[in-house]
Amino acid sequence: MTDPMMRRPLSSPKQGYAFTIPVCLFSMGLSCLSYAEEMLHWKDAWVRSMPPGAQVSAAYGILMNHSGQTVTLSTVSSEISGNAAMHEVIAEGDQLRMAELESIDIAPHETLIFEPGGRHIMLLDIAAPPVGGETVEICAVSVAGTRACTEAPVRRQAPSADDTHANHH
Ligand SMILES: [Cu+2]
Repeated sequence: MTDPMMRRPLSSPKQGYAFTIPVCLFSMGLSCLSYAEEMLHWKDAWVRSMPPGAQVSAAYGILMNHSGQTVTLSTVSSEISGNAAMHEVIAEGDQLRMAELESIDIAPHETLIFEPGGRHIMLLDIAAPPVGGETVEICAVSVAGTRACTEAPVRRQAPSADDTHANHH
């Protein structure tokens, strides 16, 4: 008998992947796909432009889970950042502070929204401040190793914020 406590943690991505492949080769069916495939797509991603000398920026956008299983995001990255992290904004009294999120679950067929004032992707240790008109690649990676990248345009503020501002004039 195998003592379940003696097995390696099921959360090990490599272990899970090694297990998946033989199952797929054996069954050669759609059940294999639904078991193994995560489908993540970016929508409306953008990166905030920053003035010269800035060492941080942030990325926003909508990440859609098109698969029938929960996807657990564990890593974010960008070509311009030596250290990217998922943050949320927490109100403490009348103060706002940011806290790092180790992972975020996206339920089947649900979306995860990164937006100013809410959850966002913090881009730390940036090599050069992003300038409006450029695009910056940002990537999100799940615990299972699924990687979703997009070329995000650099803007001063959220597209909707631009609209709202325009309406005031
Ligand atoms: Cu932050």
